[in-house]
Amino acid sequence: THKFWETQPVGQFKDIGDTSLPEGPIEPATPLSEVKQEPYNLPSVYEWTTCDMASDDICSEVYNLLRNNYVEDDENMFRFNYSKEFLSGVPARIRVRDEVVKMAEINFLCVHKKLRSKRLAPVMIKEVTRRVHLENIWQAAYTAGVVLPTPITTCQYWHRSLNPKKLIDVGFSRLGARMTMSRTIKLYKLPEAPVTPGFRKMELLDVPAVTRLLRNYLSQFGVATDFDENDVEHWLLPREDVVDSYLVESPETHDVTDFCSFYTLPSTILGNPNYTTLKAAYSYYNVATQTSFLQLMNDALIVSKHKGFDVFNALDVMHNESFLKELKFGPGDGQLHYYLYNYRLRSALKPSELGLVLL
Ligand code: YNC
Ligand code: MG
Repeated sequence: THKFWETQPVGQFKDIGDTSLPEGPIEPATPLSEVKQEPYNLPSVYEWTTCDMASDDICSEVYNLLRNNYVEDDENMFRFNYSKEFLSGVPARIRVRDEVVKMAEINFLCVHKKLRSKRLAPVMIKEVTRRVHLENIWQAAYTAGVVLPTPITTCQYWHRSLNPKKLIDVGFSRLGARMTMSRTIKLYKLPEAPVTPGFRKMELLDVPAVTRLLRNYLSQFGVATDFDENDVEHWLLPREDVVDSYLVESPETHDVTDFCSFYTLPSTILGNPNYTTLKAAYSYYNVATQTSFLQLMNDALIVSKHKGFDVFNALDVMHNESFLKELKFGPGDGQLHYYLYNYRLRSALKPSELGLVLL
């Protein structure tokens, strides 16, 4: 049972399959004057702080909390180490079927390891909800590795080795049956440079063309990000050690025909004498119209290998299934569940019906 989540406006397990319930907001918005004006109570000795992420000292404190206490894999071998650039929030627009809904994307929920299982998380969730409501936002999107009421879809991570020797040395992957290290290295070897003519890094002047390409591609998914040009500039314009974006500019027409992107999310390797950091690239948004999707993503692998990443990860969202196996990705063990707060879907989606990647 979920003593907290049962009290929240989210799809409940008992309602799964009940098609009489309407799709859309579960609770209506209320006048802002009716939103609770004071913060929720915390156990004594604790107090709320609003973190000014423009302050280097505060940003470092948040960064260190997460570096030491945020998400680990099931075997506690790796822990996410998000860089400081990721630690800010902006509202998002997410389209659900034909409705574009303003939402908060909730991320980085973290309780210090020494304070776990004391029901602090529900207080934090209620307080962030109150603060989001005061911004006149009534819906949210979030992902988690745990099952809560009720996923809109459940996705799987796939991993493509770029530096197989290191991945095996640190226990991220294992040598396959009847494989030697040198055969494994050969198996994952990639060409020196991208092969698609006109493949280049995205630049500021590409924002309008990339926005058109993405909007057109994302329109086919049941739930997807609704990107405008400002969003594309914020989320996709290349930023060193944060996000990389490439596109194909047709050598003849100079049209932008294809696009691929990935974000940088290293993990700390826990308790390994030889290595401290696993450099991982995560597939973000990709669109192929003229280039084959396979070749486009192979070029993404080539540039990520060149940038020194050890592994390229991708979820089975959008059309990603069509390249995963062929480009030698292997399925991971963890699942990622997607959720909406205060928005009911009539039925769950397939991962391939989702056009949304949260950092
Ligand atoms: C989780 N990840 O089920 P019930 S993902 C949501 N997301 O409630 P306690 C979670 N709820 O089942 P702990 C959750 N994990 O009794 C647990 N819960 O109803 C629920 N880990 O609270 C859980 N970060 O304080 C249970 O548990 C209740 O001390 C138990 O704290 C949990 O960022 C946590 O994985 C996750 O730091 C903070 O374990 C802690 O264990 C931790 O006794 C490592 O809590 C880091 C980690 C989570 C990453 C993420 C998305 C979070 C979404 C939160 C929901 C947002 C709702 C929308 C708000 C805006 C609305 C508007 C409008
Ligand atoms: Mg707790």
